[in-house]
Amino acid sequence: MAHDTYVQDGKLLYSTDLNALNNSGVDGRVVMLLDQDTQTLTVDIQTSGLEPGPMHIQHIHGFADDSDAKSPTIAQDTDGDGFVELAEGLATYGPIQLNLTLNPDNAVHDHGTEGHDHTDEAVFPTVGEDGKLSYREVFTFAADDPNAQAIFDGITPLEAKEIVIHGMTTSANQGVGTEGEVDGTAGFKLVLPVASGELEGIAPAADVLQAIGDLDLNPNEVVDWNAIAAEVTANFEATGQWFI
Ligand SMILES: [Cu+2]
Repeated sequence: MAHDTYVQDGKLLYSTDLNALNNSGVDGRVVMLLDQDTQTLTVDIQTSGLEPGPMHIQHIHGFADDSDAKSPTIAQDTDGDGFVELAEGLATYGPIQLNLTLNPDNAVHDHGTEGHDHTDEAVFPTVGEDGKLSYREVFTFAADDPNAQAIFDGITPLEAKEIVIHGMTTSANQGVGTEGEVDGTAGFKLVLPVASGELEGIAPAADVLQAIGDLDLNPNEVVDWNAIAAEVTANFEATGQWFI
């Protein structure tokens, strides 16, 4: 795959721009570094527009058969209440595969094998009055832990997966008489999707360097400089200009 060209052996970079769901106004970007050798996933999420106060559940969603997870559209609003609720979105983004929590050592065991679920112990982030989330965690999936290994196998390849962030207040006028979390009761709906994005592998050298910067990593430890130099040379030969 093209996206492993500029990052050293076994390391892959992914990103996605988050799109608002359900008119949440949430915006943001997710960058990930996957180290296949150590089975370590570094996750960086920067968002704005989240509702202050209650926690925002966030996940990697996807399908067990690695078919491509997609962001839902209003076409998934099967109960016609104007909202794509958690269960409605499952049709396009698939089930939860990893809880993106503040306690990753716990999350790497979660949803790993049948009947094994630590959801009650998951700690998800909250945001202050500015509505901004700056999230950075590292998940290590130990190969000798069957649950962790099952989750790692589930979330890879990441380009088939989706990031989904949840949590927004709806009013008593919304979803009256319909199923799902938007059902005419006023209050914060913990599982209502507010943003999603489809992960994509990063290939162009400039985008690789940008992502490394977003992750605050030392490029000398991650980047394949020879491959980047080759791209710069190819750019020059194609255009007469030196650029990354
Ligand atoms: Cu989710």
